[in-house]
Formats: sequence, structure tokens, C-alpha cells
Amino acid sequence: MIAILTTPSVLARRWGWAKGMSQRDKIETGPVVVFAMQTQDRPLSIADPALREGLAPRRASVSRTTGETDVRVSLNLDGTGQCTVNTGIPFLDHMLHQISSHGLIDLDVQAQGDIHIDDHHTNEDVGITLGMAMHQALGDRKGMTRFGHFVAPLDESLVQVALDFSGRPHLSYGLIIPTERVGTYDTQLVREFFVAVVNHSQMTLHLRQLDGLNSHHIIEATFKAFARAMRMAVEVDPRRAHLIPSSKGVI
Ligand SMILES: [Mn+2]
Repeated sequence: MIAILTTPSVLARRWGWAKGMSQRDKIETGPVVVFAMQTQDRPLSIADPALREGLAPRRASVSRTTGETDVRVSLNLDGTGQCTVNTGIPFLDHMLHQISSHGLIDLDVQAQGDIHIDDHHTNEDVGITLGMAMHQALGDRKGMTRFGHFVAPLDESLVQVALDFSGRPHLSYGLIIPTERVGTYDTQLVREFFVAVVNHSQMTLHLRQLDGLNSHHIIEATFKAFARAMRMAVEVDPRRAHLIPSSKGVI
């Protein structure tokens, strides 16, 4: 219980425990000491907020208006998964929640589009604006891990995502979605969404469906894996926290 309330290094300092203590000392002072000795010299975690010190905040707000849609996206890549989305397309809202929640990205998406025609323009323009916001928030990409991958199961579905914030837009789309629609959502729009995100965030993205029968599950597993892969790629690399992650020195 004590170990939970304070950090091991604080405990070690407060009670005078040191690296050189004997095995007998450890045994006499109980299990908390053993815990402190094991973890007081832990390396910085890849997700440690201290690594962001001195780097620009990774937030962006982008508004994009065309004759077909009006889209506003605000995001914080170093967020906690706070999400407010209203695109007028319920299934797309559900998928944007996955990106925010599993990517730990604070995300606010408000869109008004010509959904009286169909969802195509709004779906694509949300993807474009989200990609633009990601590109803007990443800035010079200093410190980021850059590559990310994840394999997400959702019941019978299993989807693998690998991505690289390479500066070179590319999508390999390996989903085979068995039905034309999920609810009212046209499943062809999944590809359109990722094409838009990839082009405007300048990301290389590979989506591989390893298993799956249910369209809703396949798509949702894809967004969950995408979110986790993004989270990995966006986290600061503690071994080059203030460098641009490229052998060329620029992305
Ligand atoms: Mn769902």
C-alpha cells in the first residue's frame, strides 16, 4: 500500500535505503523495500510526459469549408482520449471515438455536410481535415517514434495495422468487408476515409485483415488497431527525444 502512495525513489530517500544495502536489510524491512530496490532506477518510459519537456505542444485546429461540407477538427496528440464528435454520420462518429479512446488523442470533430445526397463527401472531408490536423500537430516530428504497429482482435475479427509518419502518403488497403453496409454506412467509405487521412497526414499505412466475418467487427478492429499504432508512432522515443527520426534529418 505504501508503495502505491509514493514513488520508490522517494521511499528509498526517506528511509535511507541505498543501493548498497545487504540482503539481510531487505528481508528485515519487508516487501516494500524489495519493490523500491527493483524499480528506483527504472528508465524513462516511452510514454513519460517528462519527455515532452522543451518540445512544442502537439495540438492543432483546422477548419475546412467547401461547397459540400464544413468540417472543424481540433486535436491534442498528447491527450487522454477526451472525445466530442458530431459528423452527422453515426457509424463514423463511433469509429472516431475509437481513434480518440485507444490513441489517447483528445479529439473534437464537428462536421456539416451534404448527407442528404449520401455520406461520401462528409466522410472524405472529415478524413482530409483530420489528416491535416495530424500533420499540423506533429510539426517537424521531432522526438516521435515515427513507426507504429498493432494487431487488434474484436471477437472473430483480427486486423493488423503498420504505419510510418514518413512524409510519403501511401495506403495498402487489405480489408475485405463482406457487406455493402453497416447500418446506413456504406462500407466502401472505410477505404475513402483512410485514403483521405493518409494523403493529408503524409503517412504510410498498411491495413491487413487477418481474420473476420462481421463487417462491423472488421471495421472497428481496424480503427482500434489504427489508434494503437498511431499512439505508438506518436510517443516520444526516449533515446532521441529531441531529434527528427530520420537518417536524412528531415521528414
Ligand atoms: Mn462497435
